[in-house]
Amino acid sequence: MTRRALITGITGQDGSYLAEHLLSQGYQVWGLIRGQANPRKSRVARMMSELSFVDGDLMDQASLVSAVETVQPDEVYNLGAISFVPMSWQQAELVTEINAMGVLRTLEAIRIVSGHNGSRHAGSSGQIRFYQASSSEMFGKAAETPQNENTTFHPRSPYGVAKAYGHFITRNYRESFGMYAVSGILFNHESPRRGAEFVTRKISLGAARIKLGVQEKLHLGNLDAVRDWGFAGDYVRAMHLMLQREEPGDYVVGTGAMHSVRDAVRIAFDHVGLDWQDHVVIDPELVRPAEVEILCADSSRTRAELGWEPTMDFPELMRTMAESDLEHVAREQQYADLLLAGVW
Ligand code: NAP
Ligand code: F7E
Repeated sequence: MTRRALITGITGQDGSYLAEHLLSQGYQVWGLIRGQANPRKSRVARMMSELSFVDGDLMDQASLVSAVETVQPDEVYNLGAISFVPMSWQQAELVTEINAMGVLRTLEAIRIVSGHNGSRHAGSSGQIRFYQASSSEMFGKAAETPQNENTTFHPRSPYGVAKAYGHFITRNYRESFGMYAVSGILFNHESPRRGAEFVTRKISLGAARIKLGVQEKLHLGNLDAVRDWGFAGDYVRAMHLMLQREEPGDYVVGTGAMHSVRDAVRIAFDHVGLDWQDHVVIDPELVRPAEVEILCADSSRTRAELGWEPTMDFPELMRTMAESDLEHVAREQQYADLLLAGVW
């Protein structure tokens, strides 16, 4: 039987990579789409013609029940969230509604459609399996380095606090109702599809724009922050592997290598043949009210139990993103030239 997956956050970075991965594994895949004319839907639809869509919003319980009812999924991946940490200080309530309460609503939708523990129908042994996109931001002011599945949480932003709620409610529904519900505690993962507001993409895009003469300076905040950055395409494989285990459990996913924002800048600017010190401006406005200084994953359990390994290291990732952005910016310039010439 063809397995069916429902993905919230389909229009985001991870949603697109996960959908591609599941389609390649023979799944039928539905993406949850919010809004009456979501402009990002057509972009993801163009990438994958086999993808189906269902309407819904993590703010709206009935829409999630209806989505689960329609899709009758074997697996639900909850990737939908406001994922940009600084926004969580500006709109803490909204972020909490989506990133925390949205998890509860999705778990409840599964229970409402499928019964107490997510079994699809009486007598069926198959359960709907649920994946929650937890985050290394829950470790925040980390109690130890590297961080593993047992490291205490000390979130430093409303985003991290909301993710901690999502994490614990997922575990709670597993322990209370016997649901097959797991959290992947994923460290930062990037790609050419990363939103331009996140630091790696801001840097790769900035380096490409400066190289091609469409931008002069790149404004950044704290260059000393250290992260464990990996490639998003590798991390979605871990999400899928987590739902294939016989016993549900939570896993940390990261590369185990630490780099600073300054390293990211240096690699991207070197790649495009520029000296970053001539172009980067430190902007105090971009420094966060409470910073997460250092994060690094101890993924030994994930590697041992899931057989998961990352395929791309950080320097290669930054160079790949910078190269992709050189092409992206050059294409943008071509369109602009055609528009100016009155061809369009
Ligand atoms: P992303 O690119 O920002 O995508 C977020 C997705 O959430 C978008 O598809 C967005 O859809 C959707 N969304 C926002 N509000 C929603 C709502 N009210 N109802 C339904 N969908 C909604 O994020 P990502 O990088 O792919 O990350 C995926 C998940 O992993 C997120 O939960 C994030 O917090 C978590 N995470 C990410 C990382 C990372 O480094 N990337 C690390 C750890 C955890 P619209 O198009 O409608 O806005
Ligand atoms: O910041 C520093 C900033 O916004 C990384 C999300 O996917 O990963 C991501 O959260 C670091 C921070 O990602 C700028 O202060 C310096 O220390 O790329 P970021 P994030 O906040 O780590 C986690 C795991 C998630 O779960 C989140 O959803 O870079 N930094 N200067 C800057 N950051 C940004 N964005 N812009 C700057 O100009």
